[in-house]
Amino acid sequence: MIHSPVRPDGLPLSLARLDRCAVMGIINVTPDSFSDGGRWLDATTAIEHGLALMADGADLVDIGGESTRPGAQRISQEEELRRVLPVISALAQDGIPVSIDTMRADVAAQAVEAGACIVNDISGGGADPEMYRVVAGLGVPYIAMHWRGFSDQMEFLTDYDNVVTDVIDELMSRVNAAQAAGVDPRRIVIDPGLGFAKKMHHNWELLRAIDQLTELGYPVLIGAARKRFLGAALQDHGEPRPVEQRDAATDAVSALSASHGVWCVRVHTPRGSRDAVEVVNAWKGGDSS
Ligand code: PMM
Repeated sequence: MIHSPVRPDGLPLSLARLDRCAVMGIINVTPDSFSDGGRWLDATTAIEHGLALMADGADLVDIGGESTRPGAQRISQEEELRRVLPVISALAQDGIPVSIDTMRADVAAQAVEAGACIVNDISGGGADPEMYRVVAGLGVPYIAMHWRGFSDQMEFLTDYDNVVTDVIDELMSRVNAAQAAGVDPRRIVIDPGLGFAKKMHHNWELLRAIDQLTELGYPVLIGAARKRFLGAALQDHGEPRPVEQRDAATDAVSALSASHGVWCVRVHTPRGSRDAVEVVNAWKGGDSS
């Protein structure tokens, strides 16, 4: 019996016909992202990295020009566009499905014009009042992440009565606002925003409650890759595991996410997560078996 994850409408064919959890490879075209900051800042290197991610098992790539690490300051819209547009155009021209990781409606619009086919908004529409209206007009799938404030504020925004019900309530009010502004509900993906305005234990509580998220009926995206809560769970001699040694833990989250019906996992090194989701699919009786 196959349990294909719920997918958003409006995906390109290669993603629409996947019967398993999709693997999204990350390209941060930034000098300061927590895990890969500075490595892909130059457009040529970022494009090569996108091709390498696809060769390494990614189904799509997510391109972001603004760091979201805790404490990060915002950059100008011009700088964000300068970083992402050439990378999007080159990869989209190669037929690679690209999502744009941005909180700005204008950047989303220009990215889609350059070839992006998904808008990934970590603010879930909270950062730019124009985002829903613009996304409605673009007609592409929209990933709405749970978010409470910009990176320089989020560590002060971690009070929850019950993190699971609060995150679900806050996400659903975003989804409702997006729909009210004309976004097609079948194109909305929800994401609990692991590591964003969350204390370490909040991330585990959300993952433990993943079925409550998938039961809402919207496709779900999980972005756990290399995040601090994984490092903390893998203490070696009292020290958190360094960022670049968190990929096996990331792949374990990918396997568990896929087995719970998550539509997409967002990761830095796709091969392990791709293998993990293929195994889950074979286990469940999908194509690979
Ligand atoms: N995390 C980061 C950036 N963008 N987008 C979504 N939808 N979900 C996430 O969890 C998410 C995101 C930060 O991680 P990075 O610096 O490793 O890209």
